[in-house]
Amino acid sequence: MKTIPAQPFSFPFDPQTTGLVIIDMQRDFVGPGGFGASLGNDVERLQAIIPTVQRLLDGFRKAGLSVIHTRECHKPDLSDLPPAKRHRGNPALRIGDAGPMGRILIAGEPGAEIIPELQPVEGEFVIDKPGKGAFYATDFGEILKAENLQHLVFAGVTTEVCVQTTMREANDRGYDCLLATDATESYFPEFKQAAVAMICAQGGIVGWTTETDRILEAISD
Ligand code: C5J
Repeated sequence: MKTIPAQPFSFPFDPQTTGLVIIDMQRDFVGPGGFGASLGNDVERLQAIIPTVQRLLDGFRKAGLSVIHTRECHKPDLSDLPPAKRHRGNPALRIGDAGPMGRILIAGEPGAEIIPELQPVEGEFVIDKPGKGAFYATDFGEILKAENLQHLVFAGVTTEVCVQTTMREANDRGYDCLLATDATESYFPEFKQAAVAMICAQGGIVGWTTETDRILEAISD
């Protein structure tokens, strides 16, 4: 076992069972005119982490470790979109409506694609998920088992919604979860800060948190 300096204490991991999970780095969340923007958010906050997520991804690729990307999106016929989700709030455009990057949060549309800087390569997994958590209505859990993964490093957006939900789901299923704090972002700085704090509070009740450089040092060692 190796360790990564982290909060609330060092993260023990075996590189052979360690994978990177990049949550929802899609144009719909980080680009203008997408889902995030339709809800009134400042998407530029999220664009700032792209180089850091890229460095983390490159490190995992160089180390030959598993990489899983997720995309929050729905089927074109909206059959996996609960009315409660579509009708929630008062967005400028609802999920399924036509926007500048195609239909909002719909699989196959330009907005649902992972941003060009973080495009998956052959051998990496891409999970399309209709919920905030990656386990719900997907084969994410089966892929983790098939890849023999136990230690999961998390990056992506948004910290307190899809990242935290997936970390909590993974934690409940017995996975050891580490969040790269500078490779995740929220539209709300105070929510990111609170999510990071609550993940590693109480002796790591959801998991561990650390910076990307600490992770890269450990996996390249
Ligand atoms: C949101 C996500 N925020 N990927 N989705 O609705 O966090």
